[in-house]
Amino acid sequence: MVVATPNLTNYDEEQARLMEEKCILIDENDRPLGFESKKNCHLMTNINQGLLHRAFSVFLFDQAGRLLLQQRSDEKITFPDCFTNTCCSHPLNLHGECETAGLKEKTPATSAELGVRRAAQRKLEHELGIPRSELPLEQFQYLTRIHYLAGSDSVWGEHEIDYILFFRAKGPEPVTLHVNPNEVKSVRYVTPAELKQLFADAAQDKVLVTPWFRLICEKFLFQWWEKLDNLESQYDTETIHRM
Ligand code: DMA
Ligand code: MN
Repeated sequence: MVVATPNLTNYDEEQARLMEEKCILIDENDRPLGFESKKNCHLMTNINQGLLHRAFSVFLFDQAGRLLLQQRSDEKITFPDCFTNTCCSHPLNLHGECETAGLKEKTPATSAELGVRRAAQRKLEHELGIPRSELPLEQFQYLTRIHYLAGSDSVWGEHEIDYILFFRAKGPEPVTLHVNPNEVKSVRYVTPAELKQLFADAAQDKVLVTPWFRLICEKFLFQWWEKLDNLESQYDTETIHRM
């Protein structure tokens, strides 16, 4: 199914190297089918033939309930310069069974969750420099999954089932941040009103936002945000929302 791919010499060297990562291919019910390179998973030629992979999106909140946004670096091959939620990426086949937990089991929605939490911890450290010690796996709250497809340009795009994870920082100090400039251009904490203003700015083409962040905000984020202290009531771990 996977077709010949363009070369990556015109892109940032580090981001091109990361395209060799092995993502988890899945069917429409999130059942694992095998592995495929990040590069092949994100080429529209393959996506248009149905190639689908597993992903996660973290929404990290400070003690005051503000959401940490990131602006993607200009080096990113997909969706450069866009504002988005705290951190997104993919569970990979790179740490033995670590991020592929549940791959052989019959209930991927519950068992794959562990692999996704581990991947979230790994990427929050890689992109934002948050030490793993500040990111206990059990502190991530798994809300639901969304299935979406979106183009970045004529060549690259996303087609994922995306696990939505919330993380609420505890204790008096904000999480430690050491931003990786190859991944992230800027970060800021926002209130709901400030995020609504960001979308108003995006509507006037003053800033860019990622399509998955827009979808999640339009359908879910603000109602979840109101219930940050009682998020368990919002869990819907069985459903895959088609968006
Ligand atoms: C991919 O994010 C995952 C989602 C939910 C869009 P990404 O492009 O930031 O992945 P990575 O950081 O691995 O390049
Ligand atoms: Mn992806």
